[in-house]
Amino acid sequence: MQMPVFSRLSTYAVTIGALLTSAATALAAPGQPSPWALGLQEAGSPVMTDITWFHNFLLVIITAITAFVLILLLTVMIRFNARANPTPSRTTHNALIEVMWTIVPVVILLAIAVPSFRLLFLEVDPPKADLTVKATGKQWYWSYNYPDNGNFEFDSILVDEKDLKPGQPRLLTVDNEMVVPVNKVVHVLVTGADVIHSFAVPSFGIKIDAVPGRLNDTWFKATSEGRFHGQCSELCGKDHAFMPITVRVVNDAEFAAWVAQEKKNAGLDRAAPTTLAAAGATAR
Ligand SMILES: [Cu+2]
Repeated sequence: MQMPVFSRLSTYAVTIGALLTSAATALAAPGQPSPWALGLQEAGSPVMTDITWFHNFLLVIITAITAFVLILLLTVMIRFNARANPTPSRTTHNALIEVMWTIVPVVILLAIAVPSFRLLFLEVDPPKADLTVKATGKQWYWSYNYPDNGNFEFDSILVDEKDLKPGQPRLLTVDNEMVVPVNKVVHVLVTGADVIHSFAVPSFGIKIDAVPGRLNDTWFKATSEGRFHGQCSELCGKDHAFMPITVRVVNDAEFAAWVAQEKKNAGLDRAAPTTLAAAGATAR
């Protein structure tokens, strides 16, 4: 009698598990937020992989500290209250405990500081760039410029909800995406044309202010092809919520074809394209 009940229960469990897993997979498209998700977006660059690791590492430390303090508090409340412990000890110093409560926090802080600084340097010190893209925040859209690919520039504007195609995320889809090749170091120069905006793509672990009159920079290396979405992250006016960022990561051949097409659109192919390409190749 027991076995069928058990096997039926385990079948239910497996089915529910499978449903949840498939739902989670369906929702968790990389490069964008998913409904009811907790935690960080799936990492799409080495920096984000490290950020995720550091976040989980800190979570373990803070949980351990909180649990330890909670146990101490409960011990004091239960074992050393006036009723349980009517004649309190008169001890004022204990060398061992004093040394420990100095050394242990120092060790914990060092354990946090080392990976923290390593991550900070990884973020702010870009490796040698394979490609440079300049992103300019404007009220209320982004413009992208490709200085080492013929210097063409285009605007990237939100696609209205009613014009979305199936599968395109609401408020995160743009008409002209920023296109980059996969597994290449992309150096992003960021500035603002009018007010302060902020260029942020969570799955790449980047967020940097776009300040008028100032050129900030950041970098990412996309480790897989696909679309990665972000948003302006500095309150910049009435349409702040409607100037998303979409980065489309493609393979080298697709990127070359896209660049050729963009140059053509900008009329750059007629202006001595070979010279420009050759100059770009030598500069690299
Ligand atoms: Cu903005």
